[in-house]
Amino acid sequence: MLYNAYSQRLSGQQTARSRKESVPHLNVMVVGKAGAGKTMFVRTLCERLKCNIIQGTFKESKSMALKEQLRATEDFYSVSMYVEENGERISFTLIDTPGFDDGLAIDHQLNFVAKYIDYQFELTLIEETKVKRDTKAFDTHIHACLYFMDTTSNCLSDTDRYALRVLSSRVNVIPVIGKADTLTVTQRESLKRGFRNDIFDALQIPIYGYIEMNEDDEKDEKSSEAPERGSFTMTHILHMLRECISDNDDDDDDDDCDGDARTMVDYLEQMPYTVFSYEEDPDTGRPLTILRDSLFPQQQMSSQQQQDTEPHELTSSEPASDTLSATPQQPHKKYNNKRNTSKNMLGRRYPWAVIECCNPDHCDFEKLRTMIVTSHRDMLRIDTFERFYEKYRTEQLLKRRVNKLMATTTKCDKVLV
Ligand SMILES: Nc1nc2c(ncn2[C@@H]2O[C@H](COP(=O)(O)OP(=O)(O)O)[C@@H](O)[C@H]2O)c(=O)[nH]1
Ligand SMILES: [Mg+2]
Repeated sequence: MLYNAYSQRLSGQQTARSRKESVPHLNVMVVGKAGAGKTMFVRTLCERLKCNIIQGTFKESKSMALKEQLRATEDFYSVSMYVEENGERISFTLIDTPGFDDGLAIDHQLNFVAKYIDYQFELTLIEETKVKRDTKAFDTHIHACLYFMDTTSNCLSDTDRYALRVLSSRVNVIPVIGKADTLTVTQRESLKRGFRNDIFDALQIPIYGYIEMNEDDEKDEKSSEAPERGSFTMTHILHMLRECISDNDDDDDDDDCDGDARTMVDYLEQMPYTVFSYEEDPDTGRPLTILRDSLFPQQQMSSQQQQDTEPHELTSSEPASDTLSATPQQPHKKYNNKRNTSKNMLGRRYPWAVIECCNPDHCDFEKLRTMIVTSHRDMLRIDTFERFYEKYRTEQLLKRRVNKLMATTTKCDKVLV
């Protein structure tokens, strides 16, 4: 139940029993320009997670969403599943959105995304104001928005500037560079540097991890240190976080705060994340079969993340809305049995090399997955509730009060006339 889960976490009263029983919900949306690789990312992430999916919990809001031939996404759709990671279960939902087209008014396209996000807050607000709340209500807030950047130039495009501003006022935005296989190492570094500069320094867009600096801090920072990765603001934020970690080194009570600061440093050092998706078999549309044995010897040495993902089917049976209230079951035996024998991996084959989606030497896909599903999960959820939902709630309640006042005034005026 949404309110209990948050109030217990926030008030620190979570009991061993409630911790065991409540399955956290994590809802992540992908947004960005058409053709940036969003839908293939959703498919790749689902493939990567499938060995951890609890049997019978995989659901799609649109049938065959992941299996149909890849084409431009026209409507929002979601895929949901219960996933077990490090012995913990979460209800994980991914929402894919139509990409922005240059020809169409960005306002109009963004409006749909913004409305979708706001509607999830509205559901909570309605529930909160009921005399008798639904004990089974679950958390549908969008906890993170993976924003696929336009990589056609080294700085933010006008569309990305505008979209990032609109989105970061209502959701935790995490920038991503898709199709990273098409970029050289130097190009990736240069894009990362350019985006960081624009987001943190030039435009000061409050994406996830941004902390507003006051003018004095800014002056101190600019005079004292050479910028790390090209951004003064980011250098300053990293500096503050690291100071906070070293200040707390001797203090056991601050372990939680320390952990959060460390995870935030890891995130900022990586952001924007570079990812690429698996290559589809042109005949089946399934991931291309790439056997680990087929890698070049030096690549076999560097392959760190063993994939237990021999292509098998993700099956859905019921509508997505049922997923979130379904009782988690035991992990699928089929997946467990295959774990040690399969040698397949998700990747792309080029004449000169095979690249692996989950190899941290090749891109940041695994870092991004771990970040969302494990290390930043709770921070993203709490932040969404404390910051974005509270903001929405305050604005809506004020708006309603003003409307009520205006209605009363009009009524009084009529009586007096
Ligand atoms: N080289 C490469 N091509 C990709 C990648 N991801 C997607 N594509 C291709 O880019 C095109 C658009 O991909 P899609 O996922 O539909 O983009 P979306 O519009 O952002 O959802 C398709 O032809 C994909 O096959 C990737 O990681 N690398
Ligand atoms: Mg798409």
